[in-house]
Formats: sequence, C-alpha cells, structure tokens
Amino acid sequence: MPELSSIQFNVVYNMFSFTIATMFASFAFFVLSRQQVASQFRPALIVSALVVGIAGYHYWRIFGSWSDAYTLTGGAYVPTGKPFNDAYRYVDWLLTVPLLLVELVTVLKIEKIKAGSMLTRLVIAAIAMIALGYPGEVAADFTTQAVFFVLSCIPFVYILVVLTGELNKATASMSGDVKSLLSTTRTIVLVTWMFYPVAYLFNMFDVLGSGGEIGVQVGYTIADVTAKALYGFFIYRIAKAKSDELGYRPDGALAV
Ligand SMILES: *C/C=C(C)/C=C/C=C(C)/C=C/C1=C(C)CCCC1(C)C
Repeated sequence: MPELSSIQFNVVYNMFSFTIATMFASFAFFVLSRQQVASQFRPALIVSALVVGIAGYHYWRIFGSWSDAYTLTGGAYVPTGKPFNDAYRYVDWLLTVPLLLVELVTVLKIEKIKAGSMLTRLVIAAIAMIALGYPGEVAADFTTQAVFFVLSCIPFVYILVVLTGELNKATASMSGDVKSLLSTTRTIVLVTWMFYPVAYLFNMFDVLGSGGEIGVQVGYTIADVTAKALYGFFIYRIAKAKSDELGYRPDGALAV
C-alpha cells in the first residue's frame, strides 16, 4: 500500500463518512414513506431500505478499515501494516446488486412468470460479474487485472443489454409522469453502473495517483450513492406516481 498525502487520505475518509450518513438517512426515508404508496408497491420500498441499510453497514466497516490502514506520521499518511479490506465492497455488491434488480423488476409490471425467469438470469449474471471482478481488484499486476476485467465485462454487458431492452419496452407502454420518471431511472441505472468498470480502470491505469487507490475509492463511492440511494428515490417516485394513478390516498391525507 502506498503512502498518501493528507489531502488524498482525507478525500476518501470524508467521502466514506458522507456515504454512511446518506445511506442511513435514505434507510429512514424509505421505511417512513411506505404509507405514501399503495400496498402493492411497498415491497419495492422495503427492498430499497434493505439495500441502503446493507450498504450503510458495509461503509461503516470500510470507513473503519481505511482509518486503521493508515497513520499520520510527519505530515503524511503511511500504511500501518493493517491491510485495507476490499472484500467488504464485493460482499456488499453480492447482496445489494441482486436486490437492486429485484427492485426494478417489481416496478416494471412484467408478467409474473417472465419476470421470474428474467430475474434469475440477471441475478446469475450479476454474481458472475462480481465474482470475476474480485480477483482482478485485489491483484497487483496489470495482466491479471486486465484479464479479470474483460471476463467480468461479459456478464456486465449481458445485464445492460437485457435491462435496456426491458426498460425501453416498459417506458414505451407507460404514459405521463410514470413514463418520464422511468426514463430518468433508466438513465440513472445505465450511467451509474458504467461508473464501476470505469473506477476499476482508474485503479489499473493509476488515475489520481497512489497506485490508483484514491481514484477507485472515490469512483466506487460516488457510484454507490447514486446507484443505491438516488435510484431508490426514483423507484419511490415511480411507485408514488403509479399509486396516484390508481387513486390511492395515504392515510389521513385529504382527498382533493
Ligand atoms: C450497489 C452496487 C452496484 C450497483 C454495483 C455494481 C457493480 C458493477 C456494475 C461492477 C462491474 C465490474 C465490471 C463490469 C468490470 C470490472 C469489475 C467490476 C466488478 C467493478
């Protein structure tokens, strides 16, 4: 592990801290706004809450691991010898990526049988993508990093192709607010998921210095906040717009 300047160490430290706050605040929001949507959309909000709850916990552990991995000596952050644990992130993805797919399929209103088999294929591809990414993430040599990058991109491209197709179909079949919200959600998914392989490349090509460590941590953190919390908020808005269309009124609200 390379030595870090004070700025490098603190950028990552503060971003982890901000992410913990965002994930736990989002957890409270998704739990508390359940009553704002009709009952058939509540499972999607519960899944959103699970995703940010799991991620908040893992960021707490990642934050601790980062603090333990360095110590301030003579104005620079030097490695303490305790390795920074990358595995928290990959374990987090193994749990949260399938849940994010469940969230999306739940609000898309695809026939039950078709949704089930599609979800199974997507989840298998997601697990393959993450499992193939990990050996490259922890490898120190360029060749290993590049080989596992390419392997992981195969299921990744499959997921993007399937999701884009389904989202385009679903968007075309909807109207009004739901349509425009769904089209924004599609953009959020496609752009934020692209961020992960890009952050991985930051590491491979040592972007932002210090062996690529800073670039990759900053990239994954921004991607996680948008792919989990912001995305969850759009899922909530889709559920709310669909509930409004159905004439649902939250308890105690005036029917106007
Ligand atoms: C909440 C976490 C999410 C949405 C994580 C998504 C992760 C990816 C799309 C990761 C993709 C990768 C590649 C396509 C190649 C390099 C290795 C990975 C695992 C970073």
